[in-house]
Amino acid sequence: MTTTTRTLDPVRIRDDFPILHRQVHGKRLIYLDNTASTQKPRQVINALVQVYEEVYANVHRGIHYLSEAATERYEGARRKVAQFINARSPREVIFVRNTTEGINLVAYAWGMANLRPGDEVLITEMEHHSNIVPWQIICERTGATLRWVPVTPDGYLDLDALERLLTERTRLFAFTAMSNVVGTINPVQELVARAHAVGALVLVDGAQAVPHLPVDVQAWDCDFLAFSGHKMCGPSGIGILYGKRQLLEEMPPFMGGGEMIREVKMTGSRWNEVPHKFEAGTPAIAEAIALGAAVDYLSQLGMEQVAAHERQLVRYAYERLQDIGGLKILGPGPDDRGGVLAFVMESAHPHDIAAILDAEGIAIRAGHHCAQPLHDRYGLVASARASFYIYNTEDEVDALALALHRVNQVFG
Ligand code: 7TS
Repeated sequence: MTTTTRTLDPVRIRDDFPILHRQVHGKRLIYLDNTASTQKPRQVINALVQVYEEVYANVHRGIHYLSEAATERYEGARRKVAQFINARSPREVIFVRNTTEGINLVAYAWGMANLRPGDEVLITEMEHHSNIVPWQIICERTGATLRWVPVTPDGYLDLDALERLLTERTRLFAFTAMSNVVGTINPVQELVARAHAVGALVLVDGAQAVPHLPVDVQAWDCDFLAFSGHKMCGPSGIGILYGKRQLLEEMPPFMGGGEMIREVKMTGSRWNEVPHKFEAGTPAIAEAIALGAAVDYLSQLGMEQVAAHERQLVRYAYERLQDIGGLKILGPGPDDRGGVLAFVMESAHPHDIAAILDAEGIAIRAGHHCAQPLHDRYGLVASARASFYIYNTEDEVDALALALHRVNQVFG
């Protein structure tokens, strides 16, 4: 990763995103729902079109030219992703549908084979449902116990409690590198080291970290990392599970079918080598290749620059939102968080806030953001959430602040 003093030019970047030039309800679109999904640059859209127009065929099957060309592009995308997260080898990169599928793969393939009564799986109160529910299901099936690291009132993991919760019974610690609600950036490297010290494996939910921060799986030393293409300028329907090679080789398959086998006999089957053992059936070929284009796009911008741009926007948004009466931002101050701001207002319900903003062309999300336990922790049913990406500007933050003042006028 190059670390230059280059800063992002969001105005120029916006030219690459056709959808940002459309209007909504007769107003210019201000897209602040990037935590849910990001928009796509022309480079990624073109990659999808180009695959279907020029190199489309099924992969890993044909002797024919097109199948070989598609396979080369598909495996090329895997190499790009491996490099992007600094995996030791592309073999450690499995194409899945999204973060959710990546976590379920580990829960079912590793969890069902390794967890038994007396074992513990540790997660945190700030997890997205996709890093909660699979563990609830697998713990129920295996008799293992699910434990939770509490979140402090200001949105940090309670590291003192972690000390008590990580024991020799902990088989896996699964946590998010960055909260999709309070935006907290967790100290991944330290958490991994502490889990490894008691012999636990670590799964990092990278759904929010990988699109927004430089990520190095070797520096983190995590055992698994799951993330989604659609949150990092890539298409929907494609995501990644990274796993350390030895672990992946020891794990049984998740799904059975074509592609994941070496040999099938009526008496039984033998598995393909990793990563193919975990890629049953025809994969999302064009989407994987276009994810490679998204990785190229972000790499060209530089992930240090992406993170710096969002930090700047979040600081600015903090300032601008400060003087809106009755508005409370959830979570840590601007220095310890990514570009996501969840908030509540005394004057209006989050859904009403989102509706008023929508009428102004401003897209934010309202609800529990698939993090109900975290909202329960704060005694909330819902919050409103604005989240930023590479193409957002201070100008748009100004428009957000103005619209929130209007919410107070309407409901206040
Ligand atoms: N983990 C985190 C931290 C997330 O933010 C999300 C999606 C997921 C997992 C699941 O990702 P998926 O691609 O498998 O669906 N977060 C959100 C959100 O905050 N609003 O919509 C989706």
